Amino acid sequence: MAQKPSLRPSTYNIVLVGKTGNGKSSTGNTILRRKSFREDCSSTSCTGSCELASVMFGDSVLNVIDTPGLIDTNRKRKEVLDELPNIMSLCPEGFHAFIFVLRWDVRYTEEEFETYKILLQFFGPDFLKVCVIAFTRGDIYNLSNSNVPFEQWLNAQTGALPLLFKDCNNKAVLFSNNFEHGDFDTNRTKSVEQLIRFIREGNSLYRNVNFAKAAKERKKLATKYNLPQLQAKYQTELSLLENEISYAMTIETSEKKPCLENFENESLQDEKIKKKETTIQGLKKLAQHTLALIDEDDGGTGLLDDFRQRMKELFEMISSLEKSQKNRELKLQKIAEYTLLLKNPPSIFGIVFSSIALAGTAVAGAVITGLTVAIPPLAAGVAVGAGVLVAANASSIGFNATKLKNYNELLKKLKDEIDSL
Ligand SMILES: Nc1nc2c(ncn2[C@@H]2O[C@H](COP(=O)(O)OP(=O)(O)OP(=O)(O)O)[C@@H](O)[C@H]2O)c(=O)[nH]1
Ligand SMILES: [Mg+2]
Repeated sequence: MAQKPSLRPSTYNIVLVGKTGNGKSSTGNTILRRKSFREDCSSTSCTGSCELASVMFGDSVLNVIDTPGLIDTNRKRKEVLDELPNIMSLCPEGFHAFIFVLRWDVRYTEEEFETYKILLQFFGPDFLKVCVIAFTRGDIYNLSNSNVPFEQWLNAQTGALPLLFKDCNNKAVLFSNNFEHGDFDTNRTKSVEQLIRFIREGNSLYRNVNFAKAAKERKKLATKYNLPQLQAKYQTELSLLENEISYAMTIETSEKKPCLENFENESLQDEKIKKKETTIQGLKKLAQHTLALIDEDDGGTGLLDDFRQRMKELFEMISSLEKSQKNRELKLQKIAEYTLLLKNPPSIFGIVFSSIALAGTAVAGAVITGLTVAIPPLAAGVAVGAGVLVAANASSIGFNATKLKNYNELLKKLKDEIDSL
């Protein structure tokens, strides 16, 4: 909500806004009672930047700000909308009135209404609390409608104008900006007094906080009027990004898949992997940065959704690149494990030794058989010793055989894994 004025009661900050050529600068000059702002009769915008000039009116100080007019082309509108926020720094205390300038002798068309809607979106709903409509060319009105009071003429209007009038709490002033006109001073005094009356009745101040509240809507406007430029910018950026991703993908697919037969030395592989990881991470960062910019420029309007969709596809491309890279990395790791295992089989000495020992126990068996016939008590002793040996050797052979089996199984498992990657 607009705040109550905090300035001295006799100081009023007034800003003139509206479509180009409607008479903002002329109205400002009338209020100032001097030609401070440049006026023009051409149809292209005359005022290029926001300007402030002041005047004493009775015991009141009037700070008047002129602004560039809103024109029909989006590009120009964007320029004007970029300039308008400067009014906030010209009057940091805020504004007592936004004078929305119209011409009474020009039909209030859709185009005029569009200007009002832009201003409302740009400054936010608090704009209406301090908005006063100024109809220019009062001198001509007085000539052509001398019998009809202006209020009566206003109330008889149809179409969009009564809606606007209502939005602004029925605050409208007729201005005669022709300095040559005989009644210029009388008309000026009447108009400015009425304006001050409206300001006092409204008793509101549009401040920075009110302006800040409309930031999101302003962003939407900026996107709308800057759309062609934004589209061109992201068209280029996304194409460049896509090119880089495609190039990385081409390299990835064209590169020989690692296999047991062509396993290069590990340090060389490590170097390659690191390089690729850097590329992928770089692409990922760039894509994230671009998406953040799109989101920011889109400002919640959805006008850049096409680019968001394309970014989704690019992220998918990057993640498939990343997957393939991880796969390659894993395969290399398995190949390295396999190669290492192949070079280091379990000790075969144990197995051979156990086999010899087993042969020894066979010989002992034969000796026992002989002794059983010749010297039975000795045979019993040898038999006990041989029995212990058989048991020990059998368990040693069993242990080594399991080791060999496990080794072979691990080799096979690794080989299968390598083949499946
Ligand atoms: N007769 C007459 N002419 C007016 C009146 N108000 C404005 N004009 C004329 O309308 C033309 C445009 O007025 P400006 O004040 O330059 O309009 P503007 O809104 O400031 O235009 P931009 O700066 O381009 O946005 C000028 O030739 C003025 O002399 C008026 O009350 N009576
Ligand atoms: Mg002007």
